[in-house]
Amino acid sequence: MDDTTLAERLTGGDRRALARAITLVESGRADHRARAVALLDRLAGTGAESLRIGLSGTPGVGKSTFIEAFGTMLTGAGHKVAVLAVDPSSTRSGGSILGDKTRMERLSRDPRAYVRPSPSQTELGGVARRTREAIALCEAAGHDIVLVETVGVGQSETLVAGMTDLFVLLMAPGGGDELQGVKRGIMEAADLILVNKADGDLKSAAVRTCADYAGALRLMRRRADDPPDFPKALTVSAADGHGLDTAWAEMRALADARRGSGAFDRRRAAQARGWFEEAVRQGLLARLRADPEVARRMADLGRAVEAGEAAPGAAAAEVLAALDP
Ligand SMILES: Nc1nc2c(ncn2[C@@H]2O[C@H](COP(=O)(O)OP(=O)(O)OP(=O)(O)O)[C@@H](O)[C@H]2O)c(=O)[nH]1
Ligand SMILES: [Mg+2]
Repeated sequence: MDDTTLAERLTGGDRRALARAITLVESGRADHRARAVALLDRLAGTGAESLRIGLSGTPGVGKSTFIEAFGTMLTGAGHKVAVLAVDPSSTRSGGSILGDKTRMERLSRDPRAYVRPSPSQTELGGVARRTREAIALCEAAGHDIVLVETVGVGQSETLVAGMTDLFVLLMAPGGGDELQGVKRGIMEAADLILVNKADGDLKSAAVRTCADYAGALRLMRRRADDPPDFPKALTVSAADGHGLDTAWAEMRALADARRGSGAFDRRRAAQARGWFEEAVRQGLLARLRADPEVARRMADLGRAVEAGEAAPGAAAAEVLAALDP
């Protein structure tokens, strides 16, 4: 299939074309990269007006179960849902990706949904670019809700919050210790905290935990443009579906408020600009490293800077001089 056909099928909503296009942007090969860039450029501005939702939570909190239930609820309401995963930890085994697919079995088979297992990547920067490009492809294919999942281990939350419109943190029922364990930065990035597993024996613990988080959120600085009751905490059960409709209503309310105030577009614009600048940075680095002599000199200068034998600014200037005609 040539890339014109690929683009046509993709915008027509063909899921296999979407999968192929995402494989293309994930590829590290130079010829694939060039094709991916051209494809993304061709597709720019096409497709669905979307809501990008970041979802994070520690292993076992119920992300996959939540996405299965929440995604199915959304497709049932007529949305087209895409699920992407950002997984910077190369430790994740193929087995757990398989586990994910079985836990999202219904959604994976849903014709209105597209679930993409996370590529195994080690470098966070590469993951970020690939995920942003996959988001664009899903939107071009008509998906109006894009869920970006990440396991809550630190850096990856900031990254996901930086490529989405809303950031949702899934938490487990637990005592005060749990609250202590949440990194402040992650709490600050959250628009909505969902305390999952509010069912059966865990229900009362979930309600208490939710009240703790609500209290903690009140002490944090809220974003100036947001309605005064955000960020907020709710209880949900991914297993029995309790609270999923309320969670969705809250997400929509916040997104609508941000659209109304202009904050939604400002955030997207700032993100787009950031990605452009990052692409320029990466492109410059790639050009420098393409010359083996320059690459070697860079490595040497890096060590010299580490050892305190060269000043970072002067060392950088020497490397950049290689770009001069
Ligand atoms: N009681 C209860 N159990 C749940 C709920 N949601 C998930 N679980 C259970 O919690 C376990 C972990 O759920 P997953 O959905 O795999 O969690 P995850 O966050 O995707 O885990 P990782 O992919 O390993 O990061 C499973 O045994 C689920 O059945 C819930 O709402 N209530
Ligand atoms: Mg999972």
